[in-house]
Amino acid sequence: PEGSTPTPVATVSQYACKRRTTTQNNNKIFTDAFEVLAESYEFNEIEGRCLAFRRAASVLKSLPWAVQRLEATQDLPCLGGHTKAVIQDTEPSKLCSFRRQRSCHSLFTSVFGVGVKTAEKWYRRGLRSFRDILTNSHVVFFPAGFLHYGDISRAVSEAEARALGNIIDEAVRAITPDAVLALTGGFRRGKEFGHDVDYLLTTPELGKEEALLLSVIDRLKHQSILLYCDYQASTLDMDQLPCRRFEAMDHFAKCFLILRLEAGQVEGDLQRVEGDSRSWRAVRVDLVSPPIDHYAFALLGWSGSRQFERDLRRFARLERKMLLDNHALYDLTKKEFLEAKTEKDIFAHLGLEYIEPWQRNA
Ligand code: TTP
Ligand code: MN
Ligand code: MN
Ligand code: MN
Repeated sequence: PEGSTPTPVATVSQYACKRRTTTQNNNKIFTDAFEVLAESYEFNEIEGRCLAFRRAASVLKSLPWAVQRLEATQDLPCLGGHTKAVIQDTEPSKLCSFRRQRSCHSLFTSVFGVGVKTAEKWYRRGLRSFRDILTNSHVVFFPAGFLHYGDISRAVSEAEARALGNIIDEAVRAITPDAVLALTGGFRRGKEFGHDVDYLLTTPELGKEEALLLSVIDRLKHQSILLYCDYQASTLDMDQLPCRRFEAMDHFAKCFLILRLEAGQVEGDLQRVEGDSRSWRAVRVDLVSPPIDHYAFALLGWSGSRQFERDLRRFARLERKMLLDNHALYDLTKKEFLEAKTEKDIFAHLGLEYIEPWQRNA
């Protein structure tokens, strides 16, 4: 009779690309702890553990409910003994020492241009603060991030992102009216705050995208709002197969910018610390210019989250024998590239249900 069969509990996939993860995190207490540990393992180059904690955090982020007791995690994937020990809080002292070490590491990596490697090098040299670094004679290269450190270490709000969008859109339209400009990164996923604002920029006509990017940079310079520009020319070569590793940078022309944003351009006010009465702030902006025939792959790759991207690639490789990166999708069985005009095409090639950008906060 009806009602006698228990409602099947939806199983949670081990792949972030088969889960829908909004910005609402019901398990922040645990995911924060897992991320502290993941970062610490990353610094100490214990890759397996690092990934395990990132995956566990990502699974908990996707749950529409809050984990109250350990038993509730029984049927969840990616939660091994180590993660369960943290949930049970049997390792508070370990977490504490990791937190101390991390506060130094993340202080350093919070400087734009400083990655895990540099931060770890400084830490091993016994450097613990910015003053240590700036006064240490062995440090000869000072990343540009020190320039506007106070500003760019402060979160960017949605209103600020929108204001920047208007500025960039205006610059783009003035040069190429039919250009394609798209918001990517965290703000496309519906985050309220970000560490930067990311855009994809291209032209309907193949091969004009790099010149457009250069013209936009030039225009921003003449408007005196370009505070810093790290430009990287395209190194795209489609003879290469897609990269097996995700962490590798892609080959599109791109620039990592610091722009000057005026308070008057922002609806409401700038994100500022108390007592700061300046009329502007510095903001980090990334502009990426893929050729139009790579647009869908670039959009998917730059929309994140990082864990979502990692799992898309892992799923493609392990479950479909396909290689996915920011440029292309390659079928190892058919030995051919699979074309895509939209993100939906890529999900379809992979045999995955489409996941909206705001459901990719894995
Ligand atoms: P980020 O801007 O670093 O991250 P985010 O926008 O998700 O979050 P935040 O608010 O901190 O800015 O990168 C956006 C996405 O682009 C991310 O999923 C990783 C991807 N990416 C690349 O594919 N290649 C790159 O070289 C970089 C820097 C990022
Ligand atoms: Mn971003
Ligand atoms: Mn970015
Ligand atoms: Mn590649």
